[in-house]
Amino acid sequence: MFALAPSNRLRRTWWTDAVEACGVSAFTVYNKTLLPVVFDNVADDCRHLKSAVQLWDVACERQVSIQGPDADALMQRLTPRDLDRVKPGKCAYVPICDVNGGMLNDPVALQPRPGTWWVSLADSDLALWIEGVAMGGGYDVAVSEPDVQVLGLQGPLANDLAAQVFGEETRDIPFFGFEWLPFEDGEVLIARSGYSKQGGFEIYVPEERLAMPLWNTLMSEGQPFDIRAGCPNGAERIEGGMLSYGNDMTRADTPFEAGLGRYVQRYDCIGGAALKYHEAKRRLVPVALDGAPPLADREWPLMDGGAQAGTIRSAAWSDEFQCGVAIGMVSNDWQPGDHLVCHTQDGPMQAEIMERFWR
Ligand code: THG
Repeated sequence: MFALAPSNRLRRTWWTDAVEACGVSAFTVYNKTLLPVVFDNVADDCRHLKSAVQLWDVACERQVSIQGPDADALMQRLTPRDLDRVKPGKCAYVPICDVNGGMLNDPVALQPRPGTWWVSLADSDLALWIEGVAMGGGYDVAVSEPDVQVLGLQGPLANDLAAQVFGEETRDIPFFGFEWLPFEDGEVLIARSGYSKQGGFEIYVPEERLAMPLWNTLMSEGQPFDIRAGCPNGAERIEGGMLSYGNDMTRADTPFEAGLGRYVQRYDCIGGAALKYHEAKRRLVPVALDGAPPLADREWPLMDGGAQAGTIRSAAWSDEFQCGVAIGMVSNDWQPGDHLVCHTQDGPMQAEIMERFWR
C-alpha cells in the first residue's frame, strides 16, 4: 500500500502527536482530519478493545454549532427525527437528508447548553449545508465550527476508569446521556456513546489547554486497566452493525434503505416530502463471507447466478466469529439465508445474507 502525504490541508488534532508517540501504524482522512485506524494490527486491536479500555482520538468527528433563537427550528428543518422527543441531556442519532431524501450525513446531535446544538459530523461537508440552509431560510442563528474535539473512551473497563477520573456519578449516565463534569480547572462534556458496541464514553473537550492533560491523566490512571491508544475498529463496528457514512450509505440512499427508518418520525423537514412517498426496494443487511476479504476499498457486486442482488459496501475479517463480516445493500427480492457470490478485486467469495448483525 501507499503512504499518506500529510499537508496543511489535512488537519492534525490536539492528540495527533500523542497518537504517533503511541505507535499508530495507519491513518485515514475523515472530515479532512487525521483519524487513526490501526495500531498493532486490526485483530489484536479488536481483541484488546473487547477486553480492556482504549483511548481514541476521534476529533475528526467535527462539531458544527448552531446557536441562537432559531436553533431548534433550524435543527428540526434538517432532520426527519422528531427532536421534541429528545430530552435535554440526551444525544440523538439523526439522519440528515437532501430534498430527495438522500442521506447527507448521520451525525450525533446534542444540546450542550440550552439554545445551542452541536452536530457531531460523519464524513461529509455538512457544515456548508447547514450554513446554506440557515442563510437561505432566514434563520436567526449563528453557525460555526467551534474548536471542540472529541476523545473516545471505549471498552468494558471504560466505566471503572471514568468513575476513577471523573467520579462515581459517571456510572449513572444512561446510554446517549451526557453531563458536564469538572476536569482540572475546566469542564468537559461526557456522553455515554461511541463508535463501538463495547460500551464507554465520548469526551467533548472544549478547550485545547485541557486536551493533553486529559489524555495524560486517562493514560496514567488507566494503566491498571491495561489502557492503550486505540481507534474505531473495522471488524468490531461491522460485527455490531454500526454504519459508516460514505462506505455503507451515501446520498444515493435514503434512511429507509440505510436501516435508519426508525428515525424518520416527521416529514416537515428537508427531504420530508420525498421520504413520505418513498418505497424502499432494497436495504442494508449483514452478510457473512467464507474467509478473509481483501481491503474493502470499493463496492463489490453480489451475484445470484447471473442476477445481481446488490453490493457489499464494507467488509472485514472477524477473529471472534471466524468469518468475513460485511454490510451489503441488497434488493428486497433476496432474504436472510440466501447464498450469493461476492466479486472482490481478488476474486469471488461465498456470501450469505444473515438474519442479524453479530452483536
Ligand atoms: N460519535 C459522535 N459523533 C460521530 C460518531 C460517533 N460522528 C460521526 C459518526 N460517528 C456518525 N455515525 C454514527 C453511527 C452510529 C452511531 C453513532 C454515530 C451509534 N449507533 C448506535 C448503534 O448502532 O448501536 C445506536 C444509536 C441510537 O440508536 O440512538 O451510536 O460515534 N459523537
